[in-house]
Amino acid sequence: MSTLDTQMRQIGEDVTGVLDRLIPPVDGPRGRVVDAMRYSALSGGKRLRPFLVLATADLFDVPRERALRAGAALEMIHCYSLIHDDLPAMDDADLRRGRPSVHKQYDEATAILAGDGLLTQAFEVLADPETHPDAQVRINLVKELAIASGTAGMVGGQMIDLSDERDGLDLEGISNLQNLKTGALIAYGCQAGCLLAERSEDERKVFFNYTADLGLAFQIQDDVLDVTGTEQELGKPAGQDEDMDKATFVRILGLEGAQKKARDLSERACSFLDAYDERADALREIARFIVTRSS
Ligand code: GRG
Repeated sequence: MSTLDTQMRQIGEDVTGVLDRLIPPVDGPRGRVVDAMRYSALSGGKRLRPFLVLATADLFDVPRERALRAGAALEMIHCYSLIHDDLPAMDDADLRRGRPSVHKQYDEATAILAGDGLLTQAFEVLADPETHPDAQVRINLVKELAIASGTAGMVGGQMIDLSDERDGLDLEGISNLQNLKTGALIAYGCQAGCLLAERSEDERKVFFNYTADLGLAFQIQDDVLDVTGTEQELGKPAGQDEDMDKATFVRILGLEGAQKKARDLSERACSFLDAYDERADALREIARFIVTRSS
């Protein structure tokens, strides 16, 4: 197993452990929504976003438990977004991570509440002194996550994705949509690591540049996999973009053009890390993984 595989597996296990502790099952009528939150948050996934928090925090010797809590909060937001995205009013998807999506396993109302529960709890986790003893650091973590998740980030990107203008977008328009919809949370991964380590604005910018390219490369590979992947690999039906006649990077650039663009972006992302020694290798390797992954 490669070093990256080992690190991804370890971070995945550790984040799942923290999420398991943060979202304990409860008895009584509230139990159903908590079960649905656990069904989503403990169901695996690549844990890419927590990986970025941990790998960045590690560069600056942030205590691991703090980084894991910030990574778990970020994963809560990601899971909420997947639950709501799968609802009939949005993507109407029956499968997620190879299992029935939350509204299929439970029901729509429970899925909406489970997403709301995860969204809300993420901020509770960041606001807790266990995440960082300095209140100003906690405020920064909360504020940046709110910006990345809200209308200037993920929610705004999702709105563009659902709008009538979506299908006519050109390369710049699609890039903007995806920077907001998926890029903002990916960027927050490294920003959270920097914020926990109280790094300067200038240094945070280096990581912002890295994740700007990384996030776009991730989304291009997602479009590529929609064409080249299988349902088994993806844990959801393949070919959905084509079926919905969506403007995607593959449609605009062609399959090979999109693959090349993703590789170029991944390489350029790594170039922003040149000032860091081999302790940034995890960030370099994840950038390469993102454009070669099959799920
Ligand atoms: C509902 C406000 C709201 C937003 C939804 C992120 C999002 C916005 C929707 C997800 C739709 C989607 C599948 C987009 C493609 C890129 C993406 C986010 C894929 C899933 O992320 P991975 O591959 O998933 O990191 P895992 O399962 O590995 O965690």
